[in-house]
Amino acid sequence: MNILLFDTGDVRNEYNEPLGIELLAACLERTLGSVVKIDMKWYSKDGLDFSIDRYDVIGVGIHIEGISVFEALYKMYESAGSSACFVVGNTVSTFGYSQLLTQYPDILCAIGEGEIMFTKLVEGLLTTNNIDLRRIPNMAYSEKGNIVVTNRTVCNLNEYVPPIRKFNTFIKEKTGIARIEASRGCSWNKCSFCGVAHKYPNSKWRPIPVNEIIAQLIDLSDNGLTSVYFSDEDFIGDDTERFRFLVEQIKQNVIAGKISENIKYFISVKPTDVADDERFNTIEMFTQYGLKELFIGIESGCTNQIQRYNKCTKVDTNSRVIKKLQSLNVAIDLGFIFFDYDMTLQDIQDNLCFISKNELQGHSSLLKPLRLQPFTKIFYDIPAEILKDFSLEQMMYAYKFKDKTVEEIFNCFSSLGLERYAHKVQSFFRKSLSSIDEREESRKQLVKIRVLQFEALSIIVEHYSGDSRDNHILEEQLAYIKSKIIKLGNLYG
Ligand code: B12
Ligand code: SF4
Repeated sequence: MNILLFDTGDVRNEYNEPLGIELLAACLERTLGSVVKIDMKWYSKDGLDFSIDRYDVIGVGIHIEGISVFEALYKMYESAGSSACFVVGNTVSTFGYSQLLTQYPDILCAIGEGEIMFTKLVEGLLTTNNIDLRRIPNMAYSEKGNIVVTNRTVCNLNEYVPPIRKFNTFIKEKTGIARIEASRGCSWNKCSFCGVAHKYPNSKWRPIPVNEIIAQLIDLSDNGLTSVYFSDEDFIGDDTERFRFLVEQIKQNVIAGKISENIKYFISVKPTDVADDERFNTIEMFTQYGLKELFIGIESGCTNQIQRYNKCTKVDTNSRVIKKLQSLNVAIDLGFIFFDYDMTLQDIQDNLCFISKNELQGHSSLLKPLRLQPFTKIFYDIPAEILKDFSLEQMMYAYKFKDKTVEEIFNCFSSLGLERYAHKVQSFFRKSLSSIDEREESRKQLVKIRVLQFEALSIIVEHYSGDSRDNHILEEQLAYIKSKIIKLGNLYG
């Protein structure tokens, strides 16, 4: 049986290893051996310049903003008159299966983890002409106009099958990013805006055995990959000792020369991980053995908003955590959801004040609105009448803000379109992980853009908070800031 596994890649021209399909390939090969012949393709490398008619199963991982690539592939499939079983997975399928199935009723959608679903499906196709789809977990499909969703499940990660890393050479050539998992899910699992509980059907945080992770790191190191991003949402989870053990193992393997000391790692942690002294000490130790960047979802500097988000943190914890992290030699990527539906002018002012007080004006992208995603608590709670269009491309709903002034502030700020210029620099920054000089230079430019964005928002908020509003002065000030940002952004293509 000939199987195509295809990943729609990343529209930002970053080369992020397509780990999802590499894992599916590994599972299929482990379970079914040579009965299946797997061909992996990645849009970022292979484009769509290939013939589709020889495959019996076509599996496509669709990322956010990957819909147009999927549609082009589907057209190829239709024009070839192919009778292959067409299956999709990844973020767009997990969160948008009902919209996908409405438009493409003949495809099958994976929800969440694909290993069990895809392997069982292929096994079924190999053994019978009349497969009972209801018996395959983590799947949605259309039957006589109705959408059927099968039982949800998660893998046993103690039996983790490592990915088949087909794209190592290409990623190395392009100074792209290798991805690796150390766990799945989240030990908190309760943030109201987050889809993790849907992706891994409310399961507990599941660690992958440390020896398995180390074996993969040695392999990545042997292949000369130097930018290694852990894809975990919650790298430390609820196991302080395991975290310590994992970092100790990395340290020992670096000292023994088995893992290159040039590897730079990225991880995501919770604010409570940094607040905890024992975990923080291990993070610090990790910085001596390659940890270069850390994502931390503090999300807000305003008490009401943190409560609405149901975060496992408080405003003063966030400030404390930032101070601790600033003492480390590590780049900090802050998760911050500045605007949400219930926001008031006071909340905006609190957030601006928090950012200034903690000197975060130059940090990450702090001024973004909440992405209203299906299958999140916030989505279920929000009044239906404020919802605008759903975008399958962006995997979120557009919405209005409750407060009119907040709406005006947000519209004025977002109409400037400043984020696009920051993205140009950020994407360069991410790609240049191996060159310290380039990385440092682009980081400085990005900081300048972020500070200017903050200035623009502060000016807008001041304008809308006052009684006498001089639109002409506002426009002039914003035009000046925007011209500075454009200049900086255009240095990077
Ligand atoms: C790496 C990553 C990125 C990278 C690369 C994305 C890319 N296009 O390659 C970068 C940094 C660019 C990124 C950007 C964004 N991301 Co992102 N990202 C991730 C992250 C951390 C890891 C993905 C990963 O490698 N997972 C591990 C692998 C093993 O899992 P997987 O890829 O999901 O694959 C499994 C299944 O999906 C399925 N599967 C996958 N492919 C296929 C194919 C078939 C045929 C089948 C059957 C099954 C299947 O089986 C696989 C094995 O179980 C996830 C969080 C997470 N832990 O998943 C967020 C995540 C996917 N990102 C998310 C978001 C919101 C974004 C951004 C919008 C953020 C922003 N505001 O800018 C952007 C969107 C940009 C874009 N166009 O993708 C959300 C999506 C949530 C949602 N409901 O929309 C996630 C889930 C994080 C979160 N908790 O909210 N992201
Ligand atoms: S946002 Fe982060 S901490 Fe919150 S539930 Fe999602 S993964 Fe967990």
